[in-house]
Amino acid sequence: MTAEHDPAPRTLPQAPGGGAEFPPGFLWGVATSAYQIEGAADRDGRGASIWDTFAHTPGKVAHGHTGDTAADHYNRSEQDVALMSELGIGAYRFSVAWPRIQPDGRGPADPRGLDFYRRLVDSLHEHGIEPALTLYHWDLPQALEDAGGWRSRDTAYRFAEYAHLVSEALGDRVRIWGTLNEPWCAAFLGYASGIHAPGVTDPAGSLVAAHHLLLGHGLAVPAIRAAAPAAEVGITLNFYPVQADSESAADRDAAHRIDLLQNRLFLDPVVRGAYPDDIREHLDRVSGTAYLRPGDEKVIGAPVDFLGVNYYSSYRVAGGGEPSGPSPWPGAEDVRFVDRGLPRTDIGWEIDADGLRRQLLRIAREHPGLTMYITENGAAFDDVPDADGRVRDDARTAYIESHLRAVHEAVAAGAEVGGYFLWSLLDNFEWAEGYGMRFGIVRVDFDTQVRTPKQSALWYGDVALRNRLPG
Ligand code: IFM
Repeated sequence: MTAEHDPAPRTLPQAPGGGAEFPPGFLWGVATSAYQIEGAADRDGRGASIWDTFAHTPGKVAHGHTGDTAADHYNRSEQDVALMSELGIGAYRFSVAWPRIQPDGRGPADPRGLDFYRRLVDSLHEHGIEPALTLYHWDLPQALEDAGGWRSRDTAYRFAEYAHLVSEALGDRVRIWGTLNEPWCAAFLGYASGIHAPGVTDPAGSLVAAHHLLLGHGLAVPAIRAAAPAAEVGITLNFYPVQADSESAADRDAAHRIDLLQNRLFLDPVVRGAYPDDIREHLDRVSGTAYLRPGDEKVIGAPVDFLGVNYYSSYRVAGGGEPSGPSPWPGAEDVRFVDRGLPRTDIGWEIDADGLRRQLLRIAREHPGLTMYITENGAAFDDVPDADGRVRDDARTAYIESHLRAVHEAVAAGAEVGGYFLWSLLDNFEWAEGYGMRFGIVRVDFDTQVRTPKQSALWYGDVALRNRLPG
């Protein structure tokens, strides 16, 4: 293990009027994912994904919402790209729907699926917007789940095959490639608490799924590089700084286990090429380690060019709670999450902008030289248009501004951050919450599909164009 050092601070250009200027070339982006916006669930040969099945199962998603139509982006991608361009957005992180490429998760690529993403990418380039492609944002082909899903080792190999097909087709026009989005959610919300697709409650199996997701990532990295040698390849993880409620042994142990499961289980093997001893012990205790094969960790540790950091909030935790119902924390079901009394967004997440600074600096300290992109950060607020039709989402703007200031401080303190992708461009299907939680900087009227840029979109576009925050 390398020694940890604080990163060296850097001097950033001075902005006129005292604003916070970002380094030249900083990417100012927005992010979305396929199932959350595309709709067109049965168009052009698309197969069913676990989210189609889950959302159509009564009681799984609020209000019975599904992604069948979503924001109809499949039919409106030209218009959505033009809107990004008008706003001043410089980069767009989107995901490819695996079941559009391989409807059953195996076999040759469907050219109609590839064509959709090729057109999207070409249109982004025509507007001077940098594409950043994510291969897996949770929409596993249902046929693969029927064969065992992420609890089956074979799914990792199917993922690498899919990664190769997409990178062969788009590697000549996409530079930034992400393998997985938030494998914590795919593994633990999908297979432990079951609040996400495929809705399984199997704590030990969720750790097996986590390992296979990581293995799929590690197999996909060289598959992408083989087809697209100029690609920058990385993975996106969702980070939450974790603080113990007190110095008691029980609280510190709770913080250690939540940090292990949320942050280190995924980052450490990717960046170090091995599970540290304490992680191995946790896996062994909760799931056994029969599924860890010799050589797996080396595969998972295939060198990456960047780390995608998704950040929404942080945790304070205490030990000694009573496990109640299915939990997304395998082996930490007893941990209590302490209310700090911080303001919350409408989805109930505490707002802690400084947590983003702390998280970036921790990664910079523990993994020196690792380039990061903030691949998601944003807020759900149920803003509605005023009488004049404008959406004055001041709370969202304040959230974004405070987090961007935290990024700026981290960059000045030496964290290597290449860009920021705001979640999200459009109001969209917020998974188990359906359309009730609005994360977009562009309002979508889901009856008419009319898009209305909110005040936050105008503010953010201006920041992007100037490469700086106001003074
Ligand atoms: O909408 C999600 C996204 O799909 C993954 N990261 C968190 C967002 C907000 O919940």
